[in-house]
Amino acid sequence: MDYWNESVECIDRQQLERLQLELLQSTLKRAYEQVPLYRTRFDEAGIKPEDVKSLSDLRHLPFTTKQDLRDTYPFGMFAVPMDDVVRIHASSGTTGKPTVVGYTASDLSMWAELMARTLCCGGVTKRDIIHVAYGYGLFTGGLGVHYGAERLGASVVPVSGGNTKRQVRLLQDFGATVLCCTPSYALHISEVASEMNVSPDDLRLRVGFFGAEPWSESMRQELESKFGIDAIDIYGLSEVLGPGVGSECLAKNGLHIWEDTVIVEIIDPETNEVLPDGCPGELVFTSIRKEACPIIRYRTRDISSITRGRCECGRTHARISRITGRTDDMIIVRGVNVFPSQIESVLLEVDGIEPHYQIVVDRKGGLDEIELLVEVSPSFNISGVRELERLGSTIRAEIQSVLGLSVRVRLVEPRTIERSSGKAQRVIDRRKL
Ligand code: DLL
Repeated sequence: MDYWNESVECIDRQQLERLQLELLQSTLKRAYEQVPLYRTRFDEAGIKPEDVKSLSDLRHLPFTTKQDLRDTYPFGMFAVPMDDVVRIHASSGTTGKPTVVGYTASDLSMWAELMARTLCCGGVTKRDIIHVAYGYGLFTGGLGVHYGAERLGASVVPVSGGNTKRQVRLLQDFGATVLCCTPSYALHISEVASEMNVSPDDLRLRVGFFGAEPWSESMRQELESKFGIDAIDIYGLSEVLGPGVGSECLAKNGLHIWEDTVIVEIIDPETNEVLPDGCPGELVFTSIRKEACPIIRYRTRDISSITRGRCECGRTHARISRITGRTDDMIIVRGVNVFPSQIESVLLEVDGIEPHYQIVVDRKGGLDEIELLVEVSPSFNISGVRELERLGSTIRAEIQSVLGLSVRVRLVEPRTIERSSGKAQRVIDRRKL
């Protein structure tokens, strides 16, 4: 059976909003009664759960941040006794304590359903073979996708990340039709495949579900042509669930957010005011069905915008635009705001280089500088000094004209920028060190 929950996914919006309000009210009550942090925050704001009488009242509730999860480390945000928690995940982050999330059996079941819906969005059925190269472990990627694939009834290959040659062999030998991993790792898999003389025609892949890090539209085109697949953008975060919070369908026109399980808002990260649909700002999520770790107005730092019209696929849930970056990812250099994904888009338009890059920001003599490390294509003649100079100045000029920013470009040999089987590290900001 294909996994397509039409009565929920195409629900009339008024009906959806009635459902959301009901679920929100019971979530708030439970959070207030069971989680001291929420009780304190609500009391400080002079709000009781029963004051929320409509969905628009949500905007009066206090936000929750990553720091709140760190401050209550490890289990302070849990709203159920440990006896009812059947799974724990954690996300490390670069600083401070990890953020920990728990799941009840019913949370896991809901998560599997949402991931099954997500896979179904890309046309995947039980007849598919799904190669999961997201990391298995505390990271939610591997297990999150895994359980959704099983719920769908597909055949799952739980490879996890790493050992890329083996990934290529397994893709070929098992005939996987679906690839799930970060977009940067997918690119690396294709690079290793070509070194092994394995062409897209030797593989049976037809769709990829890529997420866990920002990527650009040009990267989509690159991956689609390298593998001969549809590349679908999937979004999620452990604090809200993991993968399965939102996904594109084959229309590739925004990511459907499963609104029967979360309420999504966009706020202005400076003023904290809710922004109207269509305006870019910071994504904020409230879970309305989670038992173990209800999360209220979680500030993601991810930048996107919302649209609520019906998608051509028939789904009525809100869609968010591709994440363009994070508010804490934005590099401000000499007053210019730059997101790594903008640089990525520019690089993908230039011939002779690969989309493997790193942005190194430094401060010299009080002035901020960006050095852009870019790998040349294996076919490029790296010993040709004049060609190299020409390539470097093309990139510099493109970045200057698109972003209004002057950068230093350092072209490096193929395979010199470190590959990761998880999230790629695009920015090295030496100013903070
Ligand atoms: O990355 C969950 C996930 C796994 C999503 C597999 C998709 C696929 P965290 O490790 O908690 O969870 O990191 C969440 O990753 O706030 C975004 O900044 C970023 N992110 C996730 N998906 C996307 C995406 C998982 N499609 C953080 N585009 C989020 C851009 C993404 N950024």
